[in-house]
Amino acid sequence: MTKGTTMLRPQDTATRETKRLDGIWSFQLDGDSAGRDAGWFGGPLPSPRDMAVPASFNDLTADAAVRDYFGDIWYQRTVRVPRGWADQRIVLHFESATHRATVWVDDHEVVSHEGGYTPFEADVTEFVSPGDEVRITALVNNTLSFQSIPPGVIEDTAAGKAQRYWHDFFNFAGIHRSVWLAATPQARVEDVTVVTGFSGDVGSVDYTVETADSDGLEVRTLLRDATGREVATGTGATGSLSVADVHLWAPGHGYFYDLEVQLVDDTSVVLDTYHQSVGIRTVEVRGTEFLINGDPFYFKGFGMHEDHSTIGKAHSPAHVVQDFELLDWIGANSFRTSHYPYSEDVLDHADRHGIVIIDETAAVGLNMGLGGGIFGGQGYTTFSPETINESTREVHAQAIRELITRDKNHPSVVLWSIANEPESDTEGAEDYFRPLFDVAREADPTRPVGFVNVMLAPHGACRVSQFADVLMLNRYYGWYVHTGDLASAEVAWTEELAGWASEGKPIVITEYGADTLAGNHSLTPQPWSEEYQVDYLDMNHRVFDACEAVVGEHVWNFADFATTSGIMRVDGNKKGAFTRDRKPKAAAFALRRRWRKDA
Ligand code: GCB
Repeated sequence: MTKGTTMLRPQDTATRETKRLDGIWSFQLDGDSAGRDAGWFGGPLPSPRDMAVPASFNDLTADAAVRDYFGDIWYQRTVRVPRGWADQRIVLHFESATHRATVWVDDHEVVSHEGGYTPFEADVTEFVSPGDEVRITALVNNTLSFQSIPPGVIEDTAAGKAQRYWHDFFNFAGIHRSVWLAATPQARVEDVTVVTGFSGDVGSVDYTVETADSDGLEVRTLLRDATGREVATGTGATGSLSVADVHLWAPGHGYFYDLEVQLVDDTSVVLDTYHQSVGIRTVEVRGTEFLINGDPFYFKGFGMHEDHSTIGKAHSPAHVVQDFELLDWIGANSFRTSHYPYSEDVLDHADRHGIVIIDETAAVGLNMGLGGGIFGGQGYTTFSPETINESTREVHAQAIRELITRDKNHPSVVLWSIANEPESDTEGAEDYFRPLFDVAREADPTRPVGFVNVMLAPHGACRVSQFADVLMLNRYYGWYVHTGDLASAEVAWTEELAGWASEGKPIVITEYGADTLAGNHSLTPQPWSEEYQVDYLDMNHRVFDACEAVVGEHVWNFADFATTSGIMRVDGNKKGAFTRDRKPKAAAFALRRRWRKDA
């Protein structure tokens, strides 16, 4: 029942209406997985507590057993269907549920979805009556296995079963983004894809529209500029609109056209209408250059996380506004959605502010050579029939398709990252990844594709980089290796980078960073001090500036963030330029001096 290929985000238009279902839901953990057989969806949950949506559930109670819980989790609420929605097609839409969910409307199971960071929906028209209340029940599950993306494993310990995983951020879970009821006409626009270009001062918007229940109806498109002036029109499900005196979308300049897609009958009555924002821009890799609108682009910014105290991985407009203000303050022009697809609102915000995005799937931790930080063997073979196998690859392929389906029309997205730091120096890795690059290129022939390479597979050893258009490297010279010895780190890093540069592809340094406890100072270069973080970044910048093929630097991380506990982490990962509550460390000012020529 998994959907995930075509799905438009709910929208209010002249023919469509939405109702957001955020707020307090009933909530119950179900450690024995008894609720499904007992039919908990058939009535009020047996002993519920309150839970906020959107939010990670983990930090909202005072109970350690809740924080570390894994297994079945029930969410429920009732909602009155708007009385004006008679004769409409009514859809129940989840922007995400981490890491999987099955949903009922009253007693009817309507949809199941695997993957914690992409949307899913069900047509519930036949199960609801406008004006009446319905009960919505979601059985969410946050268990990670070798067949989930990201992967994990449940192990027996003296204290019982424990969830283990190989990514360095806390396994926050729950309903992290908005839930919607949405009404559309039966005859409707189902999907819109735009591909943009320009030649001289004439822009082009090639569009493809999918429709449903549309026999005898015609697709019309109208393109308006930011002032609302109509600049081009088209008819038919596919077409190319030409835009005179084009105003391009560009880094730092989030200019939009509005593409209105209409479904009209033979008397020109508009039966459905959908609005797609369009930023006209091009992306191209040429030699070692990364070009946006034909101009060389240098990525300045961060790997980030959706991570805040209290709400965990939930989307919060206030926090997004603050984070983007800080990106602007520091002079960042880009970030990577490390290590999962972020909320669609974040991408909209990036589009509007001209921030460039490397968009990543949730495939993180496919590497048994890594621990909760960077080192530590895990006692498993990464790719094998019992561990990460063909079924995992199917789930991974679907995650790539769903990411691209969701984000294909965002001008801010310029590069797909199909995995972070997987094992990539073995034959198993090469076999696993080769077809996944094809999946990404088939889903989007217009953007470059890459994956993020780990230090354990240095130049010469990596067998997956051959498939990538752009080399993305995470390196911790001066932190995990040559700790405290920046001089040796600089020599080793320069040497390795020269090897990668010989590949003739652009290189983005997608991670470099040093844990730093805000307020910890040192006269001499001591790891964990604010001064060492600044020196560490300076050393890295000397290495990058000396290498022509480097087209970007993303510091790890924008802000401190929550992780599992362990000897490598003190109250989380402290590599932020900002603290978890967004206070600047000395490094933030140093980065601002480098990135903002005007500051
Ligand atoms: C990495 C990972 C990132 C970690 C980081 C670290 O290579 O990609 O998820 O948080 O290192 O700080 O160890």
